[in-house]
Amino acid sequence: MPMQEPNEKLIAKKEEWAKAKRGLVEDGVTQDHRARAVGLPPGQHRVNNWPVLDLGIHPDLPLDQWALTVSGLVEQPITWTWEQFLAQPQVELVTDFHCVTTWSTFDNAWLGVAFRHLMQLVKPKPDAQFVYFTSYDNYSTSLPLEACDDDDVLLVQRWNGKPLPKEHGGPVRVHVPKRYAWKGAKWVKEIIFLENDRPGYWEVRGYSNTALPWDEDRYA
Ligand SMILES: Nc1nc2c(c(=O)[nH]1)N[C@H]1C(S)=C(S)[C@@H](COP(=O)(O)O)O[C@H]1N2
Ligand SMILES: [Mo]
Repeated sequence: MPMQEPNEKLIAKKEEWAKAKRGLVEDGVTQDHRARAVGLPPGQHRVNNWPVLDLGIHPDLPLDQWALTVSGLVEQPITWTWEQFLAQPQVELVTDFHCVTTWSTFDNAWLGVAFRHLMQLVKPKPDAQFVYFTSYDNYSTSLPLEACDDDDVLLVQRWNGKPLPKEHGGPVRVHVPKRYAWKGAKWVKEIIFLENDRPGYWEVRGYSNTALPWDEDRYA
């Protein structure tokens, strides 16, 4: 019988996956962090382009006029100018992006400010249970605070090494990898911590409020 050779290629691949799933590395930069299953959630198909989906308004936001306000049930409300936003620690993350209309894009490399960093600064009060996002195109969406209080939730400003394109929500959008993409506000303008849920644009138009791709939880 021939000697069995270890499958070096497979082992290397598995090591790579294990490393990818480890998440936080020493210097605090998140690399390819995946807290949930990798692959295609039920009912999704993979696309290689990145479709644009929104209300049809792409607001013009010169960087010197852009601002992000964080308010509501927090100890320290803040408003960031573009310079102040860039002065925050910028975290790298590679995740998939699942749209409720069934397309997914894989391995997007994001750069932005971690939601948890924001939480450390503003200090949500104990009765804050929900987060409501508004956008410069008048879109809105909401999430339970516990869905935002996760190490893969980012305020994204760069995608695959370039500034986040305007049609995808630049200068800054929210990305919540464990939810369908409509929970991530493009052109984010305000983040408001609330005691009670305040349904946003699609939440009042029949989309599932929980929006969990792995549960195929699309419509309410
Ligand atoms: N401000 C804003 N954010 C938004 C939307 C929108 O219309 N306006 N659409 C949502 C929906 S329904 C989806 S599927 C994703 C699409 O993001 P993309 O256009 O970058 O693919 O953005 C979400 N965030
Ligand atoms: Mo969507």
